Amino acid sequence: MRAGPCGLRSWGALLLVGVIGCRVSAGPREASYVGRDFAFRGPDTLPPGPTVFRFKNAGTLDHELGLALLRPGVTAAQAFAAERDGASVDSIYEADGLLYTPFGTEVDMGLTVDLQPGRSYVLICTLEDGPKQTPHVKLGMFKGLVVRPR
Ligand SMILES: [Cu+2]
Repeated sequence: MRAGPCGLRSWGALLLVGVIGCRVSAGPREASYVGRDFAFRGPDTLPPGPTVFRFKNAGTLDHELGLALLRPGVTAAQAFAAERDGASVDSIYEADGLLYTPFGTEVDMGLTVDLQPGRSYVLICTLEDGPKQTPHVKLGMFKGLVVRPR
């Protein structure tokens, strides 16, 4: 399995929350996403500021919601192409965080991110269902997210 920035497992996600910019403040907004086999459903755009990401797995397989901040000038399509082709993503992602959930469950904790105005993120699931199986991202489990300017 290729070790991409979102290819970490659940315990590692807790360590990465601070990388994105975990900020505890009064009343962060919430953004809810649903994972299925093999897609994310949820908002395409969000306002900037502290946001708690929630993730529910409505599929029949385990899924993760990896959230990666794209470097300026990188598009979601470019990031997806790199993931699909197994290319290095070091020059694509600036930071990331992760929520993992077994099938049929909802993560009972959120991923708090201070969404940067005018920046783009991607939601991604890099899980594989076994050795030599296709990562979910290559099956389409990838979604762009644009943060509106202030
Ligand atoms: Cu998945």
